Amino acid sequence: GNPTISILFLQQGFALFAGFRLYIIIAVVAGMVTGGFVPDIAVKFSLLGEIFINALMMLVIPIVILSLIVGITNLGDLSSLGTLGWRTIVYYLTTTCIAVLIGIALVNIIQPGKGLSTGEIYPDASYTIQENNPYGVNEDTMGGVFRQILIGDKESGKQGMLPHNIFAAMAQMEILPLIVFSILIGLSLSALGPKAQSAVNVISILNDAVMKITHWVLYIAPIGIFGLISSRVGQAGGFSGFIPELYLLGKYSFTVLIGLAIHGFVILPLILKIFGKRSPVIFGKGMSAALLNAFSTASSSATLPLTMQCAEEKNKISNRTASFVLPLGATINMDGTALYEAVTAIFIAQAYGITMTPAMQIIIFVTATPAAIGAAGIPEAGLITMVIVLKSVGLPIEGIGLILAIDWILDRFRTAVNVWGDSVGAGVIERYELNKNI
Ligand code: DAS
Repeated sequence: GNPTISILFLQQGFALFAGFRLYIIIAVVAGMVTGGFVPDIAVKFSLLGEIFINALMMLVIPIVILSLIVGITNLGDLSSLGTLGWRTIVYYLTTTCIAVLIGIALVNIIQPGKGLSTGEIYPDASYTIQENNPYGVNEDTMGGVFRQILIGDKESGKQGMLPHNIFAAMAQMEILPLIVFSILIGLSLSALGPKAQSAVNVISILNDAVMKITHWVLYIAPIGIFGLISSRVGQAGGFSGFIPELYLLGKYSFTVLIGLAIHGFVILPLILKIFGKRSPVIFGKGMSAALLNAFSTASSSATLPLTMQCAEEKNKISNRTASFVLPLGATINMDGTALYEAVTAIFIAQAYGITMTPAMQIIIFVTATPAAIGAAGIPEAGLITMVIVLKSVGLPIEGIGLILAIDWILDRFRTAVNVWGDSVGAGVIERYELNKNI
């Protein structure tokens, strides 16, 4: 009613949000400083980080299911879902391919692996990541990856897009099968018509409730993020523990980071501006809490609740676009990971003194995308799917040992680019959803 009061409210809302961003930035910096200088103390803060990660993770499954059902029931008919679907896939594939091309171009220009003696960087380059990987190493070929994505893997119990056990999919945080299942529920509720209205209402209210919890979790984000960063940097032995490694692999890290920067600061903003008709700066600010969280958690999946919230509440993306584009993106659209896969494979070839023919480079271009699609939205998943790319051109798998020590740092940057790619996708697709005739 009273305009002065509403303006006051608005201002307070802005102050609170600017405050969040500021607190999260402070938390990231404070975490680095603490972990860097007093690693022994910093590792003790890991509980704070784990509490925060769990708070986010517990929301992922309910958010994906509830918001997708709400989004689909608002969507109406099957044909508009089809349009939304193919637009999303076209956007995802195009941007991922651009990212891979940037990576391949840079690694050929900079040649970070040239003249490196592998023994010198990593005397006992042993490939140990397998034991740490809860998802199991996928040493399969490309065909195997698609098969896995489609129907899962009986042996490991991993569920595919068409799961044979929906609860197993939930328990293992497999988002893709849940997306398919929720779309079907949404469509069937729509098909049932007025009879289903009360169920739709309940689901919509539950969805609002989960969004409310996400908002509450945001309040502990600065503390959680401080815990995550400080304990991880501390675990690496502080600055003196990992800076020498980073220095040895400086040219390689530089290649990955410069590629991510070109994609994140030039390509994606241009796409958002041209196709989404939105200001990248304003949009980026709106997404900043999610992007910082991606950097801090190194997980697109754990960030999903915040990505959804920033997109819907700050950037005013409709629920139907956000609920479809973002969970799918968190699972399959990983621009940063794809770029990194290409750079790393060619870097390994250079370090081992293997000449890459144009044909091999093309195979890398083709396999980096499924390797990124196949990577789960969890920390260092891209390192695991590296195996697919290396195997496709017969490069030594042990090469992964070269980058093992610093991957956790690069992972954070590529995860932020992954989430940024999904968010820009939501911005672009939203415009086409709003203007049906373009
Ligand atoms: N960290 C992963 C993510 O969540 C992917 C990767 O390891 O590249 O996006």
